[in-house]
Amino acid sequence: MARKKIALIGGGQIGGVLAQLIALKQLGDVVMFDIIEDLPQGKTLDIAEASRVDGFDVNVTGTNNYKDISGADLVIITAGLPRKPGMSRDDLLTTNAKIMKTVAENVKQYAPDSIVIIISNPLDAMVTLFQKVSGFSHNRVMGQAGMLDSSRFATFIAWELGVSVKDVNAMVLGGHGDTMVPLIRYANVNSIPVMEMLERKYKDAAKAKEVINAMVERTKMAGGEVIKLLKTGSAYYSPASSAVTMAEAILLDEKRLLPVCAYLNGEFNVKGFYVGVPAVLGSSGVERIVELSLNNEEQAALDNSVKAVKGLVEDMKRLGL
Ligand code: A3D
Repeated sequence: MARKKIALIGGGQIGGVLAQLIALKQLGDVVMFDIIEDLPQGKTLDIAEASRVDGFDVNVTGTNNYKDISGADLVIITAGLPRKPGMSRDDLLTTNAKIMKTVAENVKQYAPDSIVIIISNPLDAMVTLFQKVSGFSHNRVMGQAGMLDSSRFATFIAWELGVSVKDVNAMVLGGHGDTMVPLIRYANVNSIPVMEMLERKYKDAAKAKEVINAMVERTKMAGGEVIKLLKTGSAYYSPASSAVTMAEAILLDEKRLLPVCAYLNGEFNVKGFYVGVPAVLGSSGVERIVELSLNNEEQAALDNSVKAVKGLVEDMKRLGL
């Protein structure tokens, strides 16, 4: 079986970690594209030169020419500016939308059969724009955000309860912004509801609620917390790991049920928009959306998040994109 080809558009902080993780997992040959001369060549040379010590056989190369992504099976896009302290993801809209338009045109031309995972912010709007410009079927275009937001939520729960994060299941729905919706009611530790564990720990329902609410807030602001510490850019290890898990599910046809930014056609009462929801990922990309029952409060929070996504899509239209 021929090796898969994975194109990375953007060779910055996330792009570099993506290339290394993909090589370590030997998911396929990597071609990293960036507009900065020599940057993708330098990064990939550095990674390739670790192949002997890490023991991987895949090729990792860099380019400034879109032609080199020809025939890619999977494309992961991080091209665009990251946030700096004090910025919201939405502040990136104008600049990154222009970049995404060019990227989509080139991916359409050189990798017309690829499945595409987008990481550039503001995430939901960038996924929408890529699909519109490329004309790719909706199942082949998705965004990484829910994986990371959910992993952050699970990490905070594990720390609070003193259990292995491997046993924590927690999911965040909605747009990748301050309105995202961490689902408290469904969060569990190996089937035991997180709220029950918190109530037993604190022997006080009000205190348990206060603690979970604090974790929800920290999850929503987790991106900003990292930016404040890094000062020069945003998180890059965890977004890369999250996207590689999605890539693996697609390339290995794993049928994993993961929170991803996917196109909704009536599911969750949303029609015609990309929003974070649980979906099954396999060799055709987003193979199906998995609905779950939401109570009034959860549905209202999701509706509010969808409203924010719609606002960004409207802003793009005003920009003529
Ligand atoms: P950074 O290290 O700046 O890398 C971005 C790269 O894009 C740079 O190397 C640029 O040269 C390159 N680039 C700029 N314009 C183009 C273009 N037209 N074509 C190709 N490449 C181009 O940023 P980063 O890697 O830290 O972050 C990348 C993006 O991911 C940003 O938009 C972040 O906001 C976003 N991000 C998303 C998440 C999610 O979970 C969704 C998390 C963290 C960051």
